[in-house]
Amino acid sequence: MNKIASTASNLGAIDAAHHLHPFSNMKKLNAEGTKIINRADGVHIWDSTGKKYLDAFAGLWCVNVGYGRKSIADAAYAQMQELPYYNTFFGTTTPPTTLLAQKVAEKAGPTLNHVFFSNSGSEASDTWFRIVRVYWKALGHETKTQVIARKNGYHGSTVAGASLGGMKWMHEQGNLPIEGIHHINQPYWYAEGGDMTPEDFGLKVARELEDKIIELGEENVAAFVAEPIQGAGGVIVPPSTYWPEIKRICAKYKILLVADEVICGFGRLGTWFGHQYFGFEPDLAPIAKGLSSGYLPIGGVLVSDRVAQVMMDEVGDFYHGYTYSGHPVAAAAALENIRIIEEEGLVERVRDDIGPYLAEALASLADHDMVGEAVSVGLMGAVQITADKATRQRFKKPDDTGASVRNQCVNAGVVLRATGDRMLFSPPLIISRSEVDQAVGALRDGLDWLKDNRGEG
Ligand code: PXG
Repeated sequence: MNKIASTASNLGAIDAAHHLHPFSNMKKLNAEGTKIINRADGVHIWDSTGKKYLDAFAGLWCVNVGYGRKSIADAAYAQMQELPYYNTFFGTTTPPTTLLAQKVAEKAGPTLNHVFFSNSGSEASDTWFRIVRVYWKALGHETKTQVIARKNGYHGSTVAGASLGGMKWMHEQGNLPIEGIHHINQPYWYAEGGDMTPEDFGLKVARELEDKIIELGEENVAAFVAEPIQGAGGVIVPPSTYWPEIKRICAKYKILLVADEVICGFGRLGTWFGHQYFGFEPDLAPIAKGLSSGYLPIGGVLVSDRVAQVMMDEVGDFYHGYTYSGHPVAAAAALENIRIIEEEGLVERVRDDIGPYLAEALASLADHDMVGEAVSVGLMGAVQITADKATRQRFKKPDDTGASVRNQCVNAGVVLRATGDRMLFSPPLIISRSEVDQAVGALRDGLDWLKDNRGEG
């Protein structure tokens, strides 16, 4: 046990007294007690009672190379001794910052050759939101300020991030969205596709983008943003028709396409970036999470040549940045993280081996009475719970249903995420076949439990 943990035996009580948690009902959490996680290795975490869990969610979609990577700790330690901090504001940079920009551009290419660093995905959302407006203004299109996003998308918790996201319950807290942001429907065929085929539905919701552009006026629209696969919204894998149509519409109306790569980036889909999986080239792409595998906070926005050129030639000073933009220690950790992904061939492993294995394992749940669909791309998967397979009917309280199955899994030692009634997988990219079996097996047991205890649902 490390020094910090060993000095406080009553951490639960201290936590209840002083720590306000993100996205939490504090009254309920304090009554139930916080789970203290104090150790991790590989794909496993341990809580303060000594209980071991398989973390099939990679922390929060982020620990792509798994826990316990000494070389990342060493890289951060060495950098901290050499140069713990310097800024990138007034004509300066640090070696790891610049080398990380080069490395990320190499992976994202061919046109995403520039990076603006932030410390998180939310800050990355605020960054590109400002860039797209600055871009159009510099080109003389002063009115091109409106941004179109999607219902049930997630782009972070800052004011711009939460506004761009399409979570109604977030908007209700704080008069969001801010002015200039519009939401169209998501490509969630299972819940919203009715009698349509997934392909027809994919086209229909993509064409809502065209309708919205026409409604707002092409001359007023700056950009469209979407996650290649919606993550927090429930791993919504779009029908095959969706992205090609979005690509066509953005090109036709010359609006900037922003692919939020915060979850899909850095190998999760068996490609370096999600847009590569779907075969399109965004103009901007926020990144975070897998950039450092969560070892230190760092994010950024990948910027295409088209946009960067205008920033260089026309914008002059861009009055935006964070004290810790391109933090050298975080950048050193990120560089080592990417080196590991390359050296161990983790992207290829996801694409050719463990991703297809997870898909097969999830497919084995498809016959279960409680399962509506089981989908995955690479190591990003979802199992949709249904009250009635034939009619795609949902349980009356989807959030409670998902949470109850999740609790079963956690009690059995497997950490998954539930979004409503979708059970989500996003394990470290190093997960083994037997660990996939264990995780999917725990979900199967949870679904059996649900079947036996479904009550009136
Ligand atoms: N974009 C996407 C696509 C994300 O998933 C962010 C931006 C914001 O990143 P930061 O680093 O500011 O959190 C995210 C974050 C969940 C959950 O419950 C998902 C995220 C964050 C917290 C919880 O699934 N994604």
